[in-house]
Order: sequence, then structure tokens, then C-alpha cells
Amino acid sequence: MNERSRIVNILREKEYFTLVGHILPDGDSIGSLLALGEALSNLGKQVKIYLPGIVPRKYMFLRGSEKFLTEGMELSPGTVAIAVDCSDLERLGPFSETIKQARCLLNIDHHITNQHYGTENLIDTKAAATGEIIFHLLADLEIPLTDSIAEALYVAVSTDTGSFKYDNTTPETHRIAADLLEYNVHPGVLSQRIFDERPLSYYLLLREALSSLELLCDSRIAVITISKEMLKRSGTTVEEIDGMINYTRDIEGVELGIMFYVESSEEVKIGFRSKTIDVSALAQKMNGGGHPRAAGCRVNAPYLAVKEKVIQEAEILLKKPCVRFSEAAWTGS
Ligand SMILES: [Mn+2]
Repeated sequence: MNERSRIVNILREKEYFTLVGHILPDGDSIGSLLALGEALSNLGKQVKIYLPGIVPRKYMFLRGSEKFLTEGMELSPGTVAIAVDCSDLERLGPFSETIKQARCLLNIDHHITNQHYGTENLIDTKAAATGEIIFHLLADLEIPLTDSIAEALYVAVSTDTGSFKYDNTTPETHRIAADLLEYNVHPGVLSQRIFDERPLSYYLLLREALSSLELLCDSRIAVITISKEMLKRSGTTVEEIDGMINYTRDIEGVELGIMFYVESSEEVKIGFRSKTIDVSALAQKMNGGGHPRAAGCRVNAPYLAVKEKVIQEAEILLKKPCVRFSEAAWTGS
């Protein structure tokens, strides 16, 4: 029996399920958790869903998103734990220690960097989103979709494909989206909510972020830096800065976009976006992970030291020496 049928059997036969998503929750993780959670509940199962972070405002309309638990996880011996869209246990944040103890841990994910930490691992790196894997699992289980399951899965698939724009979008992605649109799902309303509309605080932060823009390596690398102080000034939360990195990659002629988020004088989060090169390898060199065109990592060191190292590695990746960046460009605020 293959992994998928073993997982389908476990989902069919067991009664208690604890689902968990990853830190900095995104549309795929939230949509996949809600869809799988509702489907299992509709089968009469007992389901708890834990989220190590807050639901970004743009996803709060999703049915069930108000019911995520954020602390106090306990696993009884009979409970099946399911990690959704998590490449490694660290991504489970405060829940990783408890989840590690689970006797039965299903790891359902599509990241190429997945660490296969489950007792059962369903990793499909060809799936554009974990939502696609969940869609197929529900079909295998013969669980009828509801409008809210279809909407959650549509959000999962459309967000991880950047609204069906990224190269991970396959014919299968569109076939799944087509099936989901047979339900009461409104693509125009959803894309306005998820991709277009943003709080004013986002634009106030974007104004500051763009003024930190640096172009390196013959303008093939674009870098923006965001500090915690900038977040405070604009009233933005760290969950909302995710999309800002795309402005770096989208500049004409830029191959690699990098965003530094300076959490403290000892901790920097780094995001990578590329047009063609594999940035997951770059992130992995710094104990991070992700996808070929979108990856990230977190480094415990001061910003300027981290930046120097990252630019060096990026330079190797682009196989061309870069012009040194100017330290004066960073004022520490
Ligand atoms: Mn995903």
C-alpha cells in the first residue's frame, strides 16, 4: 500500500485529529487546514486546528478561521496529528515539541525542502499548493465538497500560484480550480480581497521599504530592508509584510530580489524571490527553505554581517562578482 492510501485509511478510520499549520500563516496553509478540518468534521470526526500565528486580516472572512487555537496543545495517544504545508518541524513554532511526540504524525506538504519528519509523509512537490493535495485526498475519501471547503481550497491554490501566475501552475491546478468554481466561489471578489486590497498601513510601510531599495550586481539583485521600527511607525504587523518582497523581483532587469527584515540587532529574516534561478538552494545554505522561485531563512546575527554573507552567496549563485553595497545606505532605522 502506498503512502497516500495509508493516509486515506488513517483519515477514514481514526476519530481524533489535531491539525497544525506553519508560522507566518499564508493562504495555502490556512485554506488547506480549514478545508481538511471541515471535511473531517463532516465525517463526524473530532478535529482541533492549531495555528502558530495570527490569521492575516485578508483571510479572516474564511469560514472557521476564527476558531483556530493558538496555544495549549495536548495530544492524547489516540490522536492523529497532521502537519499541513510545513516543510520542517521548526515551522510549527511553539507546537513543534508536542508534535514531535505524536505517535501518528501525517506530514502533508508540497515543499521540495520537506524533511519527511512524519510517521506518514505525503509530499507532492509537483503540487502547486498543499490545497491541491488536500483536494485529491478529499476525492479519495469521497467526501463531498461544500461551498466553504471549495472556497478555502480555492484560496489555498490561488495564493500559492500568485493568482495562477507562477510557473508552478499546471493543467491540474486549473482543473482543480475549475472544479472548485462549480461551487459558490467568486474569483473576482476573492482576488480583490486577497491580492488587491490592503490596509493603509501596508502602503505607509511600502513607502519606507522602497526608500531602502538598493540595486547590486549590475542591477541584477534588488534589496529592500525593513526594520521592526518601520513596522511600528506604519502600524503594520510582521504577517503583512510578505508580499512586499515582490517589488524587488519585479523590477525590469532584476534577477534576484532580497528582503531583509531586521527583527532585532541579533536576528534577521531574509526572503528571496527570483525570476529563473533556484533560490531554495540559497536559503538552504542558511538553514532556510522554500521553493525554487521563493524561499527564505532566518539568521541569528547582526544585519550588516548577515547582509554581507547573503550578498556573497547570491553573487556566487549569479556567477558574477557584485559591486559592494554601501553600508551607509543602512541607517539602522
Ligand atoms: Mn504552500
